Amino acid sequence: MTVPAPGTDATIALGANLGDPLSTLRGAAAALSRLGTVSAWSRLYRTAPVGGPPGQPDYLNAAVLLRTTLPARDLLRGLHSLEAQAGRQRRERWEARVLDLDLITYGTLVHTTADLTVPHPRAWDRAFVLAPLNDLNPHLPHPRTGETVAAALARADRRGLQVHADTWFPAQ
Ligand code: A4P
Ligand code: MG
Repeated sequence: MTVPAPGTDATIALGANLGDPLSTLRGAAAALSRLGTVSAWSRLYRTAPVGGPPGQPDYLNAAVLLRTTLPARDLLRGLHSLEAQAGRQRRERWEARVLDLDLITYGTLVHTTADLTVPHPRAWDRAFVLAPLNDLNPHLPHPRTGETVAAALARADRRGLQVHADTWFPAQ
């Protein structure tokens, strides 16, 4: 019998479209082990930018499953410090960025305040989040609505989304 590690399963979405996105995402995936135990990695996707200023480069997007003993608020703070270490600067919403780390789900927690909203409010509408999540667990239900990731992905607009690499972490 295997005893599950203590803590909560969180899903983290990774995105980057400035600098060297692949090496930034690899560095972030390695650094996430400071915040818990990463147990699964999605495939890597190349995606057309959704929203934001025109003329942005395509994104690389992925997701990981993280088992953590950190409370959700501390986990998000940890994600923000990894973004800052990667050189992220915040000026404009949905602008191009060297690294975006979003907390998509934290167990079955439903929490809505300005500084922390889980599940991430737009996750179940966006193919660039849902396709990587679907690699991790297609049966994962939205903690409030119960809609699975697979069902949400089936109704999402998947134009501009393609698999860029089946494996990307750890670096070869
Ligand atoms: N915040 C609250 N809850 C959360 C949470 N669960 N995860 C707060 C992450 N952040 C959370 O985030 C804005 C504020 O949300 C922060 O103060 C944080 O404390 P941000 O990362 O500074 O800004 P953002 O990422 O520009 O905003 P937002 O609203 O998170 O944007 P989205 O919805 O994540 O969209 N197109 C493609 N193809 N691929 C992408 O990855 N990403 C975005 C960003 C837009 N278009 C994209 C992509
Ligand atoms: Mg974000």
